[in-house]
Amino acid sequence: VDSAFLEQIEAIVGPQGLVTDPIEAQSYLADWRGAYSGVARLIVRPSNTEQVSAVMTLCARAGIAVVPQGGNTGLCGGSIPDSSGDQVVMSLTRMNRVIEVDPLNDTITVEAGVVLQRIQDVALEVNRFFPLSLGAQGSCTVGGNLATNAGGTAVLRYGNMRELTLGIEVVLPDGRIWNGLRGLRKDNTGYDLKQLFIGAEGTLGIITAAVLRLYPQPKAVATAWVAIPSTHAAIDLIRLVQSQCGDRLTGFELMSRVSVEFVAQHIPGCKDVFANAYPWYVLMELSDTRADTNLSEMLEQSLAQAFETGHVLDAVVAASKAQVNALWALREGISEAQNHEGPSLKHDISIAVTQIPDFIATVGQRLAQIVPDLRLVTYGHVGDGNLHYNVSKPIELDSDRFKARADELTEAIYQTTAEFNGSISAEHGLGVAKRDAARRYKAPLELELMQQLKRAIDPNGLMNPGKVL
Ligand code: FAD
Ligand code: S2G
Ligand code: ZN
Repeated sequence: VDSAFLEQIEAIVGPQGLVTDPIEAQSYLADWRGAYSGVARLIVRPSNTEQVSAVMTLCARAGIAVVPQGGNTGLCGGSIPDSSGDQVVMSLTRMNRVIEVDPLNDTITVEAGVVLQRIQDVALEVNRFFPLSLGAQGSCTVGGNLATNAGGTAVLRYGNMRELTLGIEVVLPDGRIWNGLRGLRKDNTGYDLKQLFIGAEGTLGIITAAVLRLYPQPKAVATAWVAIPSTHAAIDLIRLVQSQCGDRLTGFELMSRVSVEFVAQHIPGCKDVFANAYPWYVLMELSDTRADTNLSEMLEQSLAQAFETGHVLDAVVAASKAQVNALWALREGISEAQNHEGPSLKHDISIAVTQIPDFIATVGQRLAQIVPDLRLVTYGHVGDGNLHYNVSKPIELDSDRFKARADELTEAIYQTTAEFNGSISAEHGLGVAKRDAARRYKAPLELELMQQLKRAIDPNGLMNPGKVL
């Protein structure tokens, strides 16, 4: 790093705004799975928007690219620098102030480095609810949630991060600060600019703060773990529960047998709920803002009806908060558990909800032609038509042989997704992992429009180059 540049950066962020210790630097230079790693010219941790702006202005003048980073829990390598050593990693994690909580206007204004779990907790303190919920909530940040338009397990009731956001503040590639921190529910004064940066994965600007929506706090919750005979039964079941319980249905997660087996084997404290093994499981949850709603009874009635029609083989309704947490731990443990079973291929596809059974059947057959006995860790957010079709290597096949077929397997999954008019990335974004696949599967006109937007906002290509496009 040329010392003049370093001195100028240090003059802006101070010594505590630089990560120079090589051991500490490691956690900024590789993703949590170790699937991506890179080299940074510098790792800088600004403590406020003005510092972000000053650093970005300096980098823009010097023609130095910047990789924004939040909790580094992303799954597509979007927050990791390349191997050139030219790029500056800008971690927003020091910017973790809750700026304002307004329970009457139902908004919370936070800096980009605030961890998701903390927002959920702050909302509960004022008897409100922030619904975004995903396995990485203990370390992912609002900035990353916005940049990836994060989804998670409550989307079927509350939507993605896009729907939960009213305003954002962004530092543009030339260092200018756009303050769009408005808490207005309606504002039709031209293009909805915040939507350009939400989901842009740091390729158009650095999100430094946001105004998020708060919701009434659910006072009653009922959670069930259900064994079902097939994926068709899952679709009939979600339709039954939604018709009977309406938008009280706030979670409906499908899991294959293998997914549950892995968690029971590798995640301490997690064990199979039923004595028998079943092919598919659903974790479903009802919530209501009235404490006196008897949701368990409502859930049991729907399940009893589904039992009668053969859509449910076994079911348990949690009888305590501890049991609710244990059931969610089973679901949220799948990601971690799969890491203990050798190499795996992650996919995050979406199709029409009703097409989930046919998709799973079709792609399963195609993959078996390529590599037999794959272990299919298939799970996901049924209400969003979103499957994590994560494939683990067959027990007998050695890792290198499996890895040698990886591209073929992934291509078969994406090809099938395209045939089902689906998306090759439902919630995790493109990063570097799916950038090239997106070029193959998105319409040329869409790619051209995105390139035009990129050139308009980041003409020198300094924002997170090589990601998304
Ligand atoms: P990072 O990983 O640090 O960055 C992600 C992307 O956002 C990068 O491109 C980065 O450049 C950009 N970025 C980060 N901060 C900013 C900023 N302030 N301004 C501009 N760009 C920025 N995701 C889901 O959607 N749904 C899930 O159910 C889900 N489950 C998960 C479960 C586990 C166990 C794990 C490990 C991850 C899961 N994820 C899920 C993926 C990940 O948690 C989300 O993508 C999350 O939103 C990333 O937030 P982060 O702060 O870690 O961002
Ligand atoms: C989830 C996590 C990522 C993965 O758990 O809902 O988004 O595929 C996924 O391991
Ligand atoms: Zn997910």
